[in-house]
Amino acid sequence: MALSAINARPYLLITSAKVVHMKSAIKYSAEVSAAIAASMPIVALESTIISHGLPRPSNLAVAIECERIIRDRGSIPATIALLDGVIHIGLEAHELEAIANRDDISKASIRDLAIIVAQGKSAATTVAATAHIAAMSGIRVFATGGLGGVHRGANESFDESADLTALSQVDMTVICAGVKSILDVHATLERLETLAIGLVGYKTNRFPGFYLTDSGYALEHRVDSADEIAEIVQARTAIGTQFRSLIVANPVEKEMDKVRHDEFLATGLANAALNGIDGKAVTPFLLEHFHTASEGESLDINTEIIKSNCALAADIAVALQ
Ligand code: PSU
Ligand code: MN
Repeated sequence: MALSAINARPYLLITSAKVVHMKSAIKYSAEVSAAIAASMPIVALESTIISHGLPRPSNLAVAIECERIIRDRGSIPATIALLDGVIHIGLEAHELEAIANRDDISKASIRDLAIIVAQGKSAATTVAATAHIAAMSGIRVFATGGLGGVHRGANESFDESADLTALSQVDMTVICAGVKSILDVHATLERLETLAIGLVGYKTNRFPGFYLTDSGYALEHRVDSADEIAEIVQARTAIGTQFRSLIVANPVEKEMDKVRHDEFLATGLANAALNGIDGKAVTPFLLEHFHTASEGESLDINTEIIKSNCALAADIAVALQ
């Protein structure tokens, strides 16, 4: 894709037959611009995990560490977020800090993007929104912690993350530790199949359960190296199935104690119901509950997950080059 064309093109707002040129809606960081020009491997990173998934001040430290891990392995990190109405692909240090610490950062899915841009507001991007923006920029590898999915009770609440439909519409390889046990894992796996989203386990035959290495469900496909994943990505292009994402499920090395995990999950779900938490507030609420109830253990595991996914994503991006 002609990236410079996207960058240079101001977006047009047509009001009563008048064409008003607004400021460019997309800005690349200096590092990402240079990487695109030099055809270097790039890894996209989401920002919701920074603003709404991890507590301050570890959120900023983890975000910085993730970018460093990716650079150390020969790839360039592109953390994606919206700041004051501009979509940022790659954040400068002060912008990363703003996403971590400012109080006016909302959580944006794909449907929110145009609204936030037009209104000049700021937001962190979910997996759905990040994948959309990254794909639009020609970035094809994306590291995150856990995907959104089908929530428990979705047969009545209809609460299914837009992450699933978004990933059924873009050419993206997403590295994650499965989906969190706060979701209906079985229903999520069924939806991934329906939406024709590819799924492989990295060095495992079991679908990981985020804090746990095994969610209780088997995986049909297993891969054991970044090169193997790159071959799958390329095979998709050759046979025309690349416009739906490939998920690489990478289990955490040291999992949480299963009994403690189930206890935190039960109290978290009960608290959410008690407090009438719903919609997009559910995921941040349950994550926060895990962090508080486990006295930081879930935060440490969460951090390990993201770092490990960043490392694998960087290796895949390099293998694809
Ligand atoms: N999983 C995590 N941490 C997170 C999220 C998921 O381990 O912070 C975020 C991701 O940005 C994901 C979003 O895209 O939650 C899903 O939110 P929802 O269920 O409202 O679609
Ligand atoms: Mn939801």
